Amino acid sequence: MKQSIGAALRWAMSLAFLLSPISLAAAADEPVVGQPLPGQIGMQPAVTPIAHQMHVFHNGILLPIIIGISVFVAVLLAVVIVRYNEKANPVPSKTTHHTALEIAWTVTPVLLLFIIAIPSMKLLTDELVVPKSDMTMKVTGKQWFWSYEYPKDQNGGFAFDSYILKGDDLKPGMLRNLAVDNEAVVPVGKTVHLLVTGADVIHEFMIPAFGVRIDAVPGRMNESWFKAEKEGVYYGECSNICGKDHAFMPIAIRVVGEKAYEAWLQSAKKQFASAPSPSRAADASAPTSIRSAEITPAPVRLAGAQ
Ligand SMILES: [Cu+2]
Repeated sequence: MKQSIGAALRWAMSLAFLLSPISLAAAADEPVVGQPLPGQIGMQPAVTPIAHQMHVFHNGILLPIIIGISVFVAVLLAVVIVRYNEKANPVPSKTTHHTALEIAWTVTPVLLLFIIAIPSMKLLTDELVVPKSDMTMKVTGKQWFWSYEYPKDQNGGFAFDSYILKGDDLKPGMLRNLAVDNEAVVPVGKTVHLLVTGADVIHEFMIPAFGVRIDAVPGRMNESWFKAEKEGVYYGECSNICGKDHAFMPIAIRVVGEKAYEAWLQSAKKQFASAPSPSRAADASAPTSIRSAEITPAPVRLAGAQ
C-alpha cells in the first residue's frame, strides 16, 4: 500500500514536471557547475538525488500552483475592474453571503495545501533520513570558517580548516568570495553522511547543487547526506547570519573519482597530521586576514535590556 502510494506520488510528480514549461526549459542541456552563473534564473543544476527531487517539487508542483493562483487572481481583478466599476454597474448587488462560494474558497486552499504538503513531507523525510552511507564527514561552522573532519575508521583520522581566499591568495580563474584554501574532497557516486555542528554561534551549511541546507548549531549534532553524481567543485555559503564575516566563509566541496579520492586521503593525512586540533588559531601561515585568533566574542545582550 505504502509502495503504491509512493509510486503514484512519483508518477504524479514526474507528470507535473513534464507538464511544466518552466521545468522543460530548466532541463535543457546546461553545464553542470556548482556555482551561481551570470544571468542565472532558477536554481543551480542538481547533482544529487535530493536536489533532483527538490527541483521536481519546486518546478513541477510549486511553480504551476503559484502561477495558476496568480493568473486566477489577476483575471478576477480584471473582471471586477471592467464589469463592476461604477459606470458599467451603477446598481451594485446587495448580496453579503453565498454559501457555495464560501465553502469553495475555504476548501480549495485546504486541498492545495494538502497537494503541497504530501510531497513536501516526503522530501523532508528523504533529506533527513540518512541511507546506508559509504563515508562520514563532520563539518563544524566557526566564526568565520569551516572545519572538516574525516574519521579514522574510514582511512581518515585528520581534520582541517577551510578559509576563504582573499587578495593575493586568489589566483586567476579562482572564484572571488567562493574559493577556499582547503577544499573538502569526497568521492563521486558515494553516499556521504554529513554531521554538522557549530562551535560558537549558529551557522548553516548549504550547498545548492547538492540540495543540502542544514543548521550548524553549537551543542547539537545535525545530520544530513548527499550523493554527488558528477565530478566537479561545488560551492556553497553559510546561510545563517553568524557575525561580521558571515558573508566570507564559503564552502567548497570537490567531488573526484575513487582513485583521486584515495590519493587525496593519503596526501591529506600527511598534510594535516601535524595539526592536533582543527583550529589553527596559532598558525601564522593561515592565508587570510581572518584567523581564529581574531575572534572576539560578541557581547551578549538580552532582549529588552538597555
Ligand atoms: Cu556562519
